[in-house]
Order: sequence, then structure tokens, then C-alpha cells
Amino acid sequence: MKMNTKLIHGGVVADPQTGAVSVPIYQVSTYQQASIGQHKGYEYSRTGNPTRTALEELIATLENGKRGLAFGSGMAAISTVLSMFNKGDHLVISDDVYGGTYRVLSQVFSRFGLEATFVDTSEISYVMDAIRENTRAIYLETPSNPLLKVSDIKLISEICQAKNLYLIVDNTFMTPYWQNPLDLGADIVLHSATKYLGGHSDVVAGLVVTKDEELGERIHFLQNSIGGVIGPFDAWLLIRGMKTLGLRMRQHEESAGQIARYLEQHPRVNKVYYPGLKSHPGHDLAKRQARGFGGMISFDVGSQAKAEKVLEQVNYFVLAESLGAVESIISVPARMTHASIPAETRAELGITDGLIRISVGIEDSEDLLDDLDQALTF
Ligand code: P1T
Repeated sequence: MKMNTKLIHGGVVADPQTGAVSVPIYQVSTYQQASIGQHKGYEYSRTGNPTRTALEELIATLENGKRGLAFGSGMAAISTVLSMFNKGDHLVISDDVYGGTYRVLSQVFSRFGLEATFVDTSEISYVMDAIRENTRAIYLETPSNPLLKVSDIKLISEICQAKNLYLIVDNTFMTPYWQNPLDLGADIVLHSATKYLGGHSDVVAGLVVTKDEELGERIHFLQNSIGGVIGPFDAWLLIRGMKTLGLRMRQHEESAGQIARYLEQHPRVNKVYYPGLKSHPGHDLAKRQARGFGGMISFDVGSQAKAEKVLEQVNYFVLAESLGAVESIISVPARMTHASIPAETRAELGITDGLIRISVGIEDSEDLLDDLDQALTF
């Protein structure tokens, strides 16, 4: 099955009871047992729910993995995966990750003794140097949020294999439509499904896919123990959204390419970060390991005041947190999604106060270009 066919048919079969083509929303918390322990595969909806199962099978198919698991948010998915580790374990993680991932590691899991070193994982020597005796996993976000740095999944997976480490990849920006980290050697892939997978700014959700059953069982144990599961209605909304992922991703990318090229030659823009640009240091690697470049662009206009001016002047770009929706979204990461990263660290990373991040929607690209053109007049 090819990708667009998988999006329609993967994991989602007609309801055996009625033949309903759309997976029913099993809005139920518990299931009748014929006698103790005798049930039809479901006993309690934290442990499993048929609507959730359809979604979990769909994402496992899309990511070429063995087991899919669905959560109430991307952070619930990430936190559950991080709960695999023990006190005294150590992770090497991309320095340019979503602010919430940085926060949960530096302010929550650190209290339980999980150590983390944040490095630029697009530089392989930094990854090697950060590995310690107690390192258990490498965690990549590629392309990263918000600077779109590209890390070499295959090369890092070889390091992980040699050193017996797990490789975890946050594939939110690419989605399985463009990139399949498990095929490149990762053990676990995770998503904020709130973004492109849902695609319509109407659901908060997270997904995990494991390479093998054993890891899947371990994470299911943690999912059931911790309890951050997705509800049936949100699972259904995601399945519905994901059917059009291919159509949306192609449009996001086509418009993003046009906009990135426009921004690159704009005199008021100091720097553009988009892996699809030949000038991007990760361009060749992105071409090798992914089938597309995605719809996220960051660009630097030089100061907070100038960034604010752009944000005030745009009409079609919605000023908001989040990304990956049909509507274009604009934000200033330093003061929004990445505010929980200390200012000093942000400055070192290049997440300046003048850095603007756009999630290119599926509106007509001419309108988006005109909108940016009239907004870049500070
Ligand atoms: O928001 P939530 O569904 O809990 O997902 C967290 C998350 C995980 N990974 C990546 C790469 C993300 O971008 C996010 C959430 N990001 C935003 C809300 C944002 O605007 O960047």
C-alpha cells in the first residue's frame, strides 16, 4: 500500500457490526464481561478503546512500525516515553526542541533524577561528545523547532546501535507523509498530532509508534499506568483529519517553498531557516532522509519591535501558538512557544526576539505572499 492509500485504509476497516465506513465513536468507559476476565478485547477505556485502536493502527501503518499508541497531547506522549527511563539515566537531546519538551526534562524529569544534555544534534561530533556511560537514549527533533536544523537520523541510529542506546525521534514537523524515522533506524517515533496530523486546529493529541512489539508493550504498560490517553471523539477527529494529510502536506510545502524563496531575497529579512532552500546547511541531508521539506519557516527580522510590527500587520497569518493547520499561523518563538527556555540559552541558540516562525497554511500562495509583502514594511 502506498502512502495516500494507507491514509484512507490503514488501520480503519468498516465497522464489523454495521458496516459503517467511518469508524464509530465508541464513547464508552467500560465493557461488559461475560464472566470475570472474559471480554471481547476491551475491558476499560484507559487500557483500550476501539476508536483509539483504529487510530493507533493507522499511525503504526503510516510509520511502518509495529505498535501505535495515542495520547491526550504531544506532551503526554513525550512524558510517557520519557517514563521508560530510571533515576540516574541520561539522555542526549537536540538543543533546539519545542519549549515544552525542554521544560518537562529540565523542570519535571530532572526532579526524578533523569539527566539530559542538550546539544546541536545536527553536528555529529557534539552528539558523540555528549554520550556518557549512563546515557540510555538519543532524542532528536528533526527538523527542529523553531530553527529547522536537520539531524542525520540514519547516522545517529548507527551510533545508537553500536552503543546500545534507544533512538527517539519527534517527527511532528515532517509527519509520516514526508519522513519515516523507523525506516532510518529509530526505535520510537513520536508526534504532536495536534499539528499536521489533525490539521484543523481543533484537537490536542499525541502519537507514539515503536519499531517492535516489545517496546510497544512497555509503552502501553506506561500509557495504561500513567493514563494520559486520548478520548474517543478526539481519536475520531484525528482519523478524519489524517485522511487528507497527503493533499494538505503537498500544498503546505509548495507554498512554503515559494514563501521561503521570497523571504530569502527580501531586504528586510536577515536570515531564513527552511530546509528546502539550497542555502540551508541541512538541505542535502533533508533531501536524502525525507521526501519533502515541510511547511515550517522561521526568519529573522532583527529586533522584537520589527517582529511585532510584522505580526500586527499580517491579515491571513493567525497570531497563535501551534502549527500545521489549514490556516497559516505566525508566532515569535522567544516570547511564545519557547519562552520556557532561559533567555541566555535562547540567545546562544539563535532564537532571537526578532525571530518569526510561520506555519504556512493551505490558502492560495499568492494571497500569503501579498500579505507578507505588505506586512514587511517596518
Ligand atoms: O502541544 P502538544 O500536542 O502537547 O505537543 C507538544 C509538541 C511536541 N513536539 C513538537 C515538535 C511540538 O512542536 C509540540 C508543540 N508545539 C507547539 C505548540 C508549537 O507551537 O511549537
